Amino acid sequence: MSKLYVLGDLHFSCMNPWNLIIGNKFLEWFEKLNIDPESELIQLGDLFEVPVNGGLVFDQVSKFVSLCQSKFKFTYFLTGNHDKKVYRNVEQNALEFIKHKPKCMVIEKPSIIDTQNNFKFIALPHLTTDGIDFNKFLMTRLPTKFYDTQVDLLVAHTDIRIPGHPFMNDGIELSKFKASKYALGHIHTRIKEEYTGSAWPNKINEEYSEKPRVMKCFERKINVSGNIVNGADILLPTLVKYDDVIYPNTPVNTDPNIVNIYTVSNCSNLQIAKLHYSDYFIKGVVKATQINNTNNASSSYTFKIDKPIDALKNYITETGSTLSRPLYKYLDGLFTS
Ligand SMILES: [Mn+2]
Repeated sequence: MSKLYVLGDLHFSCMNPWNLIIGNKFLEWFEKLNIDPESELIQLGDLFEVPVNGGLVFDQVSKFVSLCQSKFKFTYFLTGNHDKKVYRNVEQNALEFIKHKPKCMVIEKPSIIDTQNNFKFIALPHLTTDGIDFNKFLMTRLPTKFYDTQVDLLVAHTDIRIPGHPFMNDGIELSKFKASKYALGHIHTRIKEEYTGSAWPNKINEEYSEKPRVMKCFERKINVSGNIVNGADILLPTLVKYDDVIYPNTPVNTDPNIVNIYTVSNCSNLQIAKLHYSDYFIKGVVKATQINNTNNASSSYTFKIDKPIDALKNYITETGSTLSRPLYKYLDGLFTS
């Protein structure tokens, strides 16, 4: 029985001092995975975080590709939005070097692919679309075969539309396509079954995932015609934990097996915090431990907001307001950078 695995966003990077360590931990886990070598793999995109990378990041991605070649019969790499960037006026795909590798295919355009193990899948990688929103393009401008062909699986590096959702109201409708199963990247927390989730939470607000992050597995039973079925998904390891520490206390609950990243409260100076916690990873500081507000007029209701993004989420929930995904991401970036 042949299996088709799908792995989400990886974001190998050296933007923060902890990224390379997390990258190595992921590679150690991936190397030890016990996979039937007849299996195939689809990686959903965003192998890289940024288009220009240090040698150690490139080395990690090279190792990942080598491991894919040795562990799987064939690997399909979708291009993610983080992989494809305009740098000094030239659009480049950071996955370019994989195109020349045996047992590998880089997918840059919407494609319908028959795999060696006879799975048929639609791939919707990230694409630069001039003058039209990318999701609108996927919904209206693809050749009709993309909407008419019955496939086993649809994989995509984009949002799916969740009506009324604060920042996913403008994604693609899965009902537009004829697929038995779906596996989606780009969104790092697994807010719906169809997503895989990223390999690890790249930011503190990605730590909580509604469903566990997985490497999805699909299979077709021998002598059974018809739809593919869900195989045994592989749970992704917990590589990182974001935590708080109150200055000048020593962090507790450190786990030697995972990368602990701290926000220091009760300290307004990042340099002081980094000096005091030189043996730890510090992502930022906040002046006070919490903001308490008691609304005496209506009740003794007390709310606690640790992070500005929580206040925004609270506002969205309470008012039912909708924000476009780019605006939400922009505000999130302002709050968390
Ligand atoms: Mn991503």
